[in-house]
Amino acid sequence: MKCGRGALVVLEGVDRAGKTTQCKELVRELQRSGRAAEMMRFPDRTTMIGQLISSYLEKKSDLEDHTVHLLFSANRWELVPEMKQKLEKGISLVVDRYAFSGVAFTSAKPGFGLEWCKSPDVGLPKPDLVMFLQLPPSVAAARGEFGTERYETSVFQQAVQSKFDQLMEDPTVNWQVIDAARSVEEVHKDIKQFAMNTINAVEKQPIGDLWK
Ligand code: NYM
Repeated sequence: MKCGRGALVVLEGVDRAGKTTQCKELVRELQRSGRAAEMMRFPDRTTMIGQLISSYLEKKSDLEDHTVHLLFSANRWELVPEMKQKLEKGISLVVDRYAFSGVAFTSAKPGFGLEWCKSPDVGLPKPDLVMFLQLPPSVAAARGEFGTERYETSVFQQAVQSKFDQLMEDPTVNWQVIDAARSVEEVHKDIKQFAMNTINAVEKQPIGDLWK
């Protein structure tokens, strides 16, 4: 019998929640247990679009707010053929940020509604599981200073968190909130469990369309 498809698993959360560490740990663990798994991250700064985004984030260039929002979305769309190919081959993808970051960060800017922000990402491969790494601002602050990239201020991050809260009210997305204030090992244990269950559950299901 042909083996089933891989799962699309996304980690979201505010900065310093530990997303990147946990994505790497999860991929390592899945591979150790004999499952095909790869990590991806958005923005993917290696493509031409990704380089425009990277230069914007590093404050080396300025871009109009709608324009940069559409570039973040285009950066996801340009990787869709590769993502689908991998999922169909049975490779699970563990993704560090996705369209939810896109919507939360832009809609935290004045004058941007949630619906407008969501529209360019409608129809992307729908994640089978989105784990939101929840971290109280006080714990985030104790993890050290913010970096120097755009958006890395506590006022902006709080606005982003409240946009994530709104997105998490959507029952069409399989959200799981993970308490990220614990040790790396404890957080990993939960993430691994949710991911394994999802990988087993979606094997024979078609890939969905996000927000459709
Ligand atoms: N970001 C990320 C957006 O504003 N829109 C998006 O669609 C995505 C995927 O870019 N502050 C923001 C969130 C982060 C920054 O940081 C990327 P990192 O450290 O590469 O995850």
